[in-house]
Amino acid sequence: MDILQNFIDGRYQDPIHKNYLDNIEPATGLVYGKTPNSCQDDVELAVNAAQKALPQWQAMPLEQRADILYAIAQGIESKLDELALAESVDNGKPVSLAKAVDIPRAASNFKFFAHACSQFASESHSMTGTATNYTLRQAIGIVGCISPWNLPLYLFTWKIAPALAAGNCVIAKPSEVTPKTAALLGEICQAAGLPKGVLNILHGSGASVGSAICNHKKIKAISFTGGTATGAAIATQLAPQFKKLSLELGGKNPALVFADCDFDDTVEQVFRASFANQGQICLCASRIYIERPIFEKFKQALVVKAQALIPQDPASPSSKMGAIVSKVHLDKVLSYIELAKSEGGKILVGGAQVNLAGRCANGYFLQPTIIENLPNQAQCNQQEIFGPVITLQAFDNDEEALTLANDSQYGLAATLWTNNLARAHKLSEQLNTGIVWVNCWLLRDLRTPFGGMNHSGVGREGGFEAMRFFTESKNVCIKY
Ligand code: TXE
Repeated sequence: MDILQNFIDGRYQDPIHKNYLDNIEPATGLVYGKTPNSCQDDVELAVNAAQKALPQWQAMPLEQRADILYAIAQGIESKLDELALAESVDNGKPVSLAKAVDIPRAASNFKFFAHACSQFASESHSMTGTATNYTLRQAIGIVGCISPWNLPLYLFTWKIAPALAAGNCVIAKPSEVTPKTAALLGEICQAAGLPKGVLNILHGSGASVGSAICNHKKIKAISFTGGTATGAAIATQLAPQFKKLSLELGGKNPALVFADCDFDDTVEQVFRASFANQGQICLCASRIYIERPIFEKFKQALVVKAQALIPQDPASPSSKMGAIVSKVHLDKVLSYIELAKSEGGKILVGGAQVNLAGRCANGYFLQPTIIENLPNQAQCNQQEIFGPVITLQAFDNDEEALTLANDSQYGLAATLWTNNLARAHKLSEQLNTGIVWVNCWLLRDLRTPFGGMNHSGVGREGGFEAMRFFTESKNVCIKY
């Protein structure tokens, strides 16, 4: 039985009250470990450690800080196989996907922000002959980073790296559903020479330790990625505390496929955007709008690919689709498929749980599912399902496509598939999302602002947006 510990003050420690949660492997449905269910007392321990570490960390020369972050990146890369397997076991994603995407990106996150240490600058404003102003961008102090289960180490490090690069000490909490790689990050940071207390990793449920992190008066900023409902609860909790808050929430992302697209390439990419990571990425496409002249042909091409995508044991090197992250989430996604049927949807392919043989007989596997014939206002077109489920609708012109795409409470990421340059620029301006990909998906430059609007969140991560979030700006005006 794999019993995890918190990582506080540079060492692994049991939760003070010895409370634990079961850690279940989605591929088998079996408990394979125990995760600390930490609470306020554990947060207190972590904050004290961070408080002690803060002066030395903030005073450290930038080059030295950067060297440590680069060393963490190298530590992650050196443990690629171990981390990828751990991620796959915890999340249910194919180990090949963790190896190709999740773990390399975790290393890239640290490399990118190690470099940002020395690139992040601030402005000055001259009032010629009278005064000069200069802006200081100083570390906030102790910050909280709370991350979800879909891209565990990828999103955990996407918050921790800039927070550290900006000179903060961090209290970080991974999802209790996928704690393993976060636990392994502790020893990697220790080996890289990160001073003790600079990064503290706490495990447990949102209601206990998550809430305690948000409430602690010495934790001055919270960076959160997770569900919209949880984001709203955290925002309500934090409002009277006047803490900085970054919310990366859910999405219900439209794909607009025009008749002039590169057909075969677009089928491949829209299919990947729909079902990668079992559809459990906030950036996944879930509402596919197809221009009517190619609707039937494009629909059939997607259906054929979905029929060929068979969920397999994620530990198998050939697995292209793994398990859904938990029984609770599997039931949530299945409930939406039932809802779609009651709303008049037609299941073109999939729609059912898959029972594999052998060790995965009790795992959480679901067929990739494609639904048509649902109106845009159907709940399955308005609510985030966050699984391998997409809906198809036809449109006749650009205005109709835009109206359908923008008819959503979310606003995270749209994809646009066309070779018409004017259309691409015009619709990109008009789409109500924080991200627009044209003839591509998940092509990422870490310098770019990352995030969404409306129910998809508040604020942006990435590049200097992240460095600014994790610092306080101060204007100094000197009269002469
Ligand atoms: O996320 P939660 P869950 C969506 C997806 C999913 C839904 C819920 O639709 O079905 O969110 O997923 C911590 N104070 N996304 O339950 O609850 C929690 O412990 C402080 C989209 O996994 O939002 C975990 O570490 N922390 C998302 C983290 O918040 C709290 C990716 C996320 O948990 C807390 C994942 C509280 N009150 C799910 N309650 C994306 N945008 O990528 C929970 N937490």
